[in-house]
Amino acid sequence: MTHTTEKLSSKSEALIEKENKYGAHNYHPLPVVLDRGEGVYVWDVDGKKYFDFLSAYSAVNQGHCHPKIIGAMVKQAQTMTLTSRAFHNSQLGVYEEYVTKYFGFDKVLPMNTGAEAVETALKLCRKWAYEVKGTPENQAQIIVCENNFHGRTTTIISFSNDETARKSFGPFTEGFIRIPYDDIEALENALKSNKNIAGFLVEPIQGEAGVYVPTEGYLAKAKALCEQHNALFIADEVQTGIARTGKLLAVHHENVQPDILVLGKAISGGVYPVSAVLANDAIMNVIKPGQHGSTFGGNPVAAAVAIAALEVVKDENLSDNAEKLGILLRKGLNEIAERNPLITLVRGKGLLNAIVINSGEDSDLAWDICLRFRDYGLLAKPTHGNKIRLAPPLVITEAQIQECLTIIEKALNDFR
Ligand code: IF1
Repeated sequence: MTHTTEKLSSKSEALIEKENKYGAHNYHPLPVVLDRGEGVYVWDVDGKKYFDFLSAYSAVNQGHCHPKIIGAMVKQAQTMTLTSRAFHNSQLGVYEEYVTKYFGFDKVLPMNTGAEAVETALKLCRKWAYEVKGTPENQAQIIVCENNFHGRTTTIISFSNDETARKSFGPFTEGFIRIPYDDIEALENALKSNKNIAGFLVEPIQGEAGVYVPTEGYLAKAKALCEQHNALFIADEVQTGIARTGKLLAVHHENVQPDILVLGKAISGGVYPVSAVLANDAIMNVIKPGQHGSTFGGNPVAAAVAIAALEVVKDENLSDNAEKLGILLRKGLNEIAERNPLITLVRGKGLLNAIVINSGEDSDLAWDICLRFRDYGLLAKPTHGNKIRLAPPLVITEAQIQECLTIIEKALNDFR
């Protein structure tokens, strides 16, 4: 058995070389150069076809280049792209009504990226604490979880415990208390310990931590505790939202309605940078003109694209498909794990899943396995060394899942 992988074409190599030479080295991509996408498939510059098992970190839930979403974008791009919020535009109000009714909130604040929406939620939470809860100015604290991932801005990395993401980027923003994830007692103690707690920011499933699913009941209990202590429950569903975990939102698995909901990625089907912060009037009304904004947030293209992307989620029953095919995928992976001890754990919800590989976090094994997946026509990326995220677009079919399980097992068997 050999562990060598396919050599890259000279075309791919030349394009990778350009990125290396002219682009900042802030990523370590898998060596494959993608050129085209359709549904669950992507093609590289040499025309080789792959199953996409990353979905741009759960942004492309509706599948690559969904015709309905692309159609909406092209139509709007030919009509009006940007007005800024200095003027009204004909698409924004229509989108705001659609998205608030879709998720059951009074109001939305539109932004562009996930990190911007998280920043917006933090600002909103603090302002609410000072102006509604009565917290003394500059004393508000927001509880966050260990191993969180909420984005890359200076404030967000301030409360991260990922040294790679933080080192040499200080000084950091104050006002955050970090507690263990999936530990309801720690949350209760933190809420009790300080009367200035404004809110609790949480990922319903921790994505970057390797698809860590909390104990059933954790989110509902956390929401109840927040209510009891007059603190806002802020759900970061940038990665878990929009049908990815088998429900429209991951908090819906526990019938929780957050006080502040943060969405990004798949709210546009990965077609355009669109993010959103949703809340009811009692919270959102603390923000007044001039206090927050964005040149691109709420632009007409974003509005038209997001409506189309959210319609696709309903039209094509993507939540149900994610739920059903997620069960099938984990069943298949667990069967592979029984035959091949390289997989030590399968976890996830809906189509947000990961396998844990039997190696240390600093081993290259998961990376080498992903290279082999690539050779056999499936793209996935390791996280934290020994975990591989498996998250295809939600439009995948049962037959395609079976085909992918065959690829995954074949690749893993090369490493026994
Ligand atoms: C990168 C991870 C995924 C997110 C949650 C906010 C954001 C993200 C829960 C920020 C973004 C991305 C960013 C991407 C890698 C990726 C990621 F591995 F880092 F953790 F998806 F799993 N909240 N997650 O997951 O959204 O500003 O990027 O639009 O390279 O940083 P953004």
